[in-house]
Amino acid sequence: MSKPYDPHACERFWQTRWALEGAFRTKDDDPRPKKYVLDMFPYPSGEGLHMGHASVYTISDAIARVARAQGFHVLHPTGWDAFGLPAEQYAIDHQVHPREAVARNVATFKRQMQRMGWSIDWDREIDTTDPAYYRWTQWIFLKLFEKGLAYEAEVPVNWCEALGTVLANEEVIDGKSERGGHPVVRRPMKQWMLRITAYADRLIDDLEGLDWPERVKEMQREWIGRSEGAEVRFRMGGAGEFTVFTTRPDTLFGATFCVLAPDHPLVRKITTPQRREAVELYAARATRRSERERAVEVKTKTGVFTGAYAINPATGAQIPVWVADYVLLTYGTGAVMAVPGHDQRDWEFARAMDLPLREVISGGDVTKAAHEGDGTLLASAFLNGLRVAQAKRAMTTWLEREGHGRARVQTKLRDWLFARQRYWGEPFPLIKGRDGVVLPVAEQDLPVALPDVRSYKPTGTGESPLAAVTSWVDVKDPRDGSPARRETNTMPQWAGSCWYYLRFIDPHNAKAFCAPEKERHWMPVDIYIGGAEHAVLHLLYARFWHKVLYDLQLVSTKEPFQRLVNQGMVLAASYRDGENGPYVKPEEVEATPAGPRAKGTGRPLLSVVEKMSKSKKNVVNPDVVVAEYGADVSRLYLLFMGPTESNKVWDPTGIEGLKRFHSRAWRLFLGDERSVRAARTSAPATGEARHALHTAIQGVTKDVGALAFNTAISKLMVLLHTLSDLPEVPTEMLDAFARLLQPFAPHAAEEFWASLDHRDLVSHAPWPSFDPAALLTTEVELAVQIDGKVRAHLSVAADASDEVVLAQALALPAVAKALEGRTLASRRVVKGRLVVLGTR
Ligand code: ANZ
Repeated sequence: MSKPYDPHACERFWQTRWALEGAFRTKDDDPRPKKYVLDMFPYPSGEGLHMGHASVYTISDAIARVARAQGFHVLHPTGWDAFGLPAEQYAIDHQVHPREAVARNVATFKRQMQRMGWSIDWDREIDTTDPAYYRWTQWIFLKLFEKGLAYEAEVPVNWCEALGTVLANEEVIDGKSERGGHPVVRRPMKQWMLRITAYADRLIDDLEGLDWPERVKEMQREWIGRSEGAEVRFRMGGAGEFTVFTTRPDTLFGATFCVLAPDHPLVRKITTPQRREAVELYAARATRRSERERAVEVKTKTGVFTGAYAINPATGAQIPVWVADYVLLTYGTGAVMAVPGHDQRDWEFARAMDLPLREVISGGDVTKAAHEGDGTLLASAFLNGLRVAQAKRAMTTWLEREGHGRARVQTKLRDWLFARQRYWGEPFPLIKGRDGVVLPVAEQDLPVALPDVRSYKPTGTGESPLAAVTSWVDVKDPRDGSPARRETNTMPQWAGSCWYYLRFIDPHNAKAFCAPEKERHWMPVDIYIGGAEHAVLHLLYARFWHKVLYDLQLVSTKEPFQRLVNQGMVLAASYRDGENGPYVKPEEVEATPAGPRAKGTGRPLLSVVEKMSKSKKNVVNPDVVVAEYGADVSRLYLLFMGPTESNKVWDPTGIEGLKRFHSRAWRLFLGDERSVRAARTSAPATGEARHALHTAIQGVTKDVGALAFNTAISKLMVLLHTLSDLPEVPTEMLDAFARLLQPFAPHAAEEFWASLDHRDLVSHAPWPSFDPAALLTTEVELAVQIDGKVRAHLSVAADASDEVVLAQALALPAVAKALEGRTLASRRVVKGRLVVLGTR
């Protein structure tokens, strides 16, 4: 019976059946080898699923489906990362409570995700804002607290006035908030910090064993920024002394001035009265820029002279002490020895301020630029003639012996500022007594539930809106019942995602965040797929928490994510009216031979491929695409657009090609019997057909192993061509085609599978295997002899029957010609070599 293709009916049918049968529910006890396939769970924004989600989750689904077929016990869960600023901002903008906004957005997301046919175990769905979940986020925080890894400190923080909260260094880009792009200023505040710096070495060293993109590892190393060097003491006559951190102690003889950070405590003390006004003005201005920004800013050098001098311990010379914002208080010692001959920033500063320069390493031209590379030491007394590495060691030894300094390793990583003055986050499980002592909430009293409040807007005073909820804030001191207060800050949005991969393993456990035997079974995550934008933030924070849990023997692996894959971005064409002109919607663009033009005005437009974004008017909404093409074709196209890790360009004509492929397959299996649907045979595939089948199985298997889904799909296209050309299609081939198609277009694959009279699901069918023998060249060349003379050559399938070979030989024009007017008396096939014909 033929079945017309209706993607919606077909896909709904299979989605319902999968759900009813619990087709993707993962049991815990299963003897097969495990594979934990995880993607970065979505933050359920009000915008709904975007193309980036559709792309990454289609990739992870294909990986999970292939793994299941290949005999793995697969865990492929999802959930909602729903606390944090964006949810709260959305709630404020739309005047709904964040809890309601999240519930609404989650419902939309879930509907959209289920519509895509992703093989997720929905029984393991988690929500970071669910008290049953954040109870354990709080519990893990208490572990950090008990270990002394959470502490309160008065530190200069990144304060964002518009967002009414402090932000982590990782959340500040070019002096603006990562979310919303609001200005961020430095200001001292008492804050909860997590001692991630205690793990700096391990966070670097353990990258070694991970199967991650080298680029991401390098970004983490960079962010942690481990430098080996020395501390050097500079005395200032009677006015005290300061210490600098340098990675180049070998250049000490070339230090011609020193620079202190504007907020260095010594600045006030040493500044001479004549210089006071200028120095204070400068320091005030500098605090308005973020640290990272100051650190990377090299173009413009600004600074002021304090009027004070320090003594270079190597040369004994008096060198001026300056203040400049390229020196950061929180790095090293907040003070540097400047060596303009061999450090480019110092070189530029010296040039701008007209300060002296001393060359101490040969090999460069210090009149043009600093010579930062290797060379031989000169003008440096006992170091003369040494190479840089030797000189570093010699100088460090000298510094230690003379009491001028010591060897030191320094990291750029700062402790993690862990508190936010916002409502929509996990409350800290902490109580502050009247005496200021901080007490952990008892484990059995967790979760500390976030109270429902009417006003959740940031107060702007630096206090969280929770501070105003007296019924929640005021508690009794567990020690003596005297009045005490809850901590009113909330955790940052990264907290919930620091351990969510552990909760999927045991999502309903009310006694522990995860049962140890389940953790041992499933960890580590075998493959983790997500965007490159998380290279430092989430991936560093989660690794840190995981290591803390490892040290507490609460998890069994040192690292959470064994393999990491960054999927490329989905880009699209955007059209602009002029170089910097406004963006034009694709519907308003007309394609002409002379290029794109604006409909109506006919003005020529500029087209560029860019990241999808509303402002560029180039957003393609997956909902709209699925409504038009169905989930299968959308999935096929998302995978076909390009290799997993490259950026891809959404081309509205490209998806049409996949639609044709899909319809052709549909017709082959389910089309009208008389015209298009292939006749079937239960006989096994032979000859070329067999070769094509096994070549396809081998090729697709290899490609899916390399996550090259685009080429896997093109191999299926080739196979489909072969199938369509066969007068009779062996069901064996149709069967394999359905199994190979399953990871990419699972709904159609189920339909095809059912048409082959299978009762079970193709989603549960094993991956087809190939016979290496069938991959060998199947064609053999035969000589055709007539009366002892070779008259022609013939190539035939190696396993072709004698009958077929003879028929083909006689059909050759050269043979027909030679036989003209004669009578064939004998015919014989010498397998694989000859066709022997005799005439009378
Ligand atoms: C003298 C020197 C000579 C330096 C030379 C470099 C080259 P990394 O590698 O990033 O750790 N520095 C030290 N503390 C600083 C601070 N608080 N703010 C800004 N810069 C600081 O960089 C270490 C180098 O950065 C140190 O070595 C110091 O400059 C500077 F030919 O000391 B160097």
